Amino acid sequence: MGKTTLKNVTVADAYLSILADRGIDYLFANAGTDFTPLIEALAKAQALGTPTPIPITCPHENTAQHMAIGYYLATGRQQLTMMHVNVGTANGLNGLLNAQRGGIPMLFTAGRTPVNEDTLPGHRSLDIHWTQEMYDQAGMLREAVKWDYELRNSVQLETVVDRALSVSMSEPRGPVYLALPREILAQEMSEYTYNSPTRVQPATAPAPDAEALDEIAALLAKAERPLLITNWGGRNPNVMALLTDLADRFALPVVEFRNRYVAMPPLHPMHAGHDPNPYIENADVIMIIDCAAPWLPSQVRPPEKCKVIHMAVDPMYGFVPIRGFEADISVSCATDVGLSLLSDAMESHIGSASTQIENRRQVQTKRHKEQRETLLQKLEDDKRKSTISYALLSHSINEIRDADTVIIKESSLLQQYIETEKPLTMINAGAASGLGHGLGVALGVKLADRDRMVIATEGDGAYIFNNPLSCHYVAAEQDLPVITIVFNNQHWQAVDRATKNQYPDGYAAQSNRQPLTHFTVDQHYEKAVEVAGGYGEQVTDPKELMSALERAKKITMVDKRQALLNVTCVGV
Ligand SMILES: Cc1ncc(C[n+]2csc(CCOP(=O)(O)OP(=O)(O)O)c2C)c(N)n1
Repeated sequence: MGKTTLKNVTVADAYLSILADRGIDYLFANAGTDFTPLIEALAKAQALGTPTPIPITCPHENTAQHMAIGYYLATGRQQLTMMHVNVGTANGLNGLLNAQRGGIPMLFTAGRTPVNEDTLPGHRSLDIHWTQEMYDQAGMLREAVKWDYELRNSVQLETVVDRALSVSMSEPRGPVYLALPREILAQEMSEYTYNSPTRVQPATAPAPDAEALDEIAALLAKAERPLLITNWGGRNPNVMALLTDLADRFALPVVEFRNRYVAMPPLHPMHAGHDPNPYIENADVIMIIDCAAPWLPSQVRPPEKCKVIHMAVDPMYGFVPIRGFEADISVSCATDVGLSLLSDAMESHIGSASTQIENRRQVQTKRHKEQRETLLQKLEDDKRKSTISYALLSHSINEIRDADTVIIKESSLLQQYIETEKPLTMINAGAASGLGHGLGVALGVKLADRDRMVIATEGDGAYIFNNPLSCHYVAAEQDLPVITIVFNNQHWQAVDRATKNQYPDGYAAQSNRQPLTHFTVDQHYEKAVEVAGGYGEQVTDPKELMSALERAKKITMVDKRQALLNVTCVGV
């Protein structure tokens, strides 16, 4: 096994060197006075040309967290974030929750205020080093990480880094937290040796139990009205091909319910749309893949005799305290591994089920055709309106994309109009529904592949949650020209609608402008991008929409300048 030896280094130097060796490409950071040994180490590495994760200055922690998420989704490589002690950790929590609920690995770190008042290099030097100290800094986020630790000394450095990185990348993947005290980072070592490459690899993806899988295969093969439901199946880049093949060969309708990724191209006849209710009412076998909430029990329940199957790396969804969905069979496995083996297992059941399979195919193909016709009819109706509808805006975005374009969804974009055909080209990484994710994720995806067109679609409310000036700054500084499209409906429609649903005859439903859900000032978001040298344009007229989108495409992809369209639109 290889070893790397460093001479006359600080713990900070060695820490960065190990991280680079372990394949961490970037450090997305928002610095404070706890960072001093790391800043010194980065400057030293730059001067000497030694490898470290590349530092990216993020003016807000939310940008840092979501760039790490976007970069991981585009590459499969976990990244490093660092925040300023307790306060920076607090600002990063929204992104941390999105990462944890979304199964995104990352090494989330923060400094720890110095504890020595006047001794040891790195000791306290400012009043805040007393006022920022906490009894348990990780306490505020322990529920959102798989592992947390505070670096205690230089000797354990390699063990700590490898433990953090291997725990986060083992299934179920998720973020880990490491606090780094300033005095320890500043400690000097005449020599430091670590293993290269690491001897601590993450666990391999788990495979399903063969007996359970055969039982599932038999149930699905002979079912008359089977249904597959997924939410984040499409997060795994291998799933789309495997799920499409399975659904196609065995005529299994797939509903993507409240999905954050696309697991199956929507134009495929076995794609059953996004509403599971009409299917669930009559289903005899339902398989739920990567989905914590497959339907709303207050709206629909499967028939008593329907068999309910769950497939996920943790089909108990341990992060959810209460969850009562039926579970006749649950298999734990990485979804791509499970789907591939299920496909094999189903082969032996095809013979006895060929009639059911053909019937299913006919019924679902007809339903799919009808669903698509309804969507197109809605679009045609909307084209005649004088305002821009969500359907028209979504369809128009589809018109400027190519198969590799990545569309980030933090808006009312109607994904039915986006003809997705490749994995991870439609992303909604707000798994905890923590608004403020879209722009950072878009930047992370663009950083991973600068040739791709990346379109961030944002509700006007969501856009503000992103700390847009921070994101537009990073886009400019790092040359990451993305297109931002603000779906500007001047209110928080989701909150407005939820109130009306709960109180259909209430005062809020009668009022023209529910309290706390409307923006009454006409905000010119197109000006915000100009602060960082970007191009901004307001669009109100449907006739101007396509030319504005084409312009934004040219400005980002040819002129390499970020662009923002502030599109006034009206909800469905
Ligand atoms: C960090 C955070 N704060 C608050 C919310 C609650 N919330 C859910 S939807 C929403 C409004 C979103 O408004 P907008 O992006 O304009 O989209 P619209 O609902 O109008 O389509 C809010 C505030 C949240 N999800 N996340």
